[in-house]
Amino acid sequence: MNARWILSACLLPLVTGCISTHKTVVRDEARVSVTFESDAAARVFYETLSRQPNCGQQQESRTQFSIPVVLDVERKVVTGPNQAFNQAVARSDTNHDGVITESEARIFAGTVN
Ligand SMILES: [Ca+2]
Repeated sequence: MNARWILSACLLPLVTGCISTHKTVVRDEARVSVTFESDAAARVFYETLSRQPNCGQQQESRTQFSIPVVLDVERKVVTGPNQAFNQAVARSDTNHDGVITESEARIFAGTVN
């Protein structure tokens, strides 16, 4: 009787299975409207933007809850690429006129490694 009870207790997790949920939510914002003074300004800006480490998605928060063997729930919130673009525009357009000049783009390029 005792051995049967122990065996049942050991096999219970295998019978019940593990409920596992992993969800990623992308939180993004609209791109700000900006124009470039010249093609060179746009090229310098976009080359610099692509070199930034947080150019793509960036993890914002992570929530995890688990009961070993039975339940595993994970929820991640990541920011979309528009946030990096908007931050780059805010840093580049130093006089906030909505136009990025070549000199503003080169100054922005100098601030990114
Ligand atoms: Ca400007």
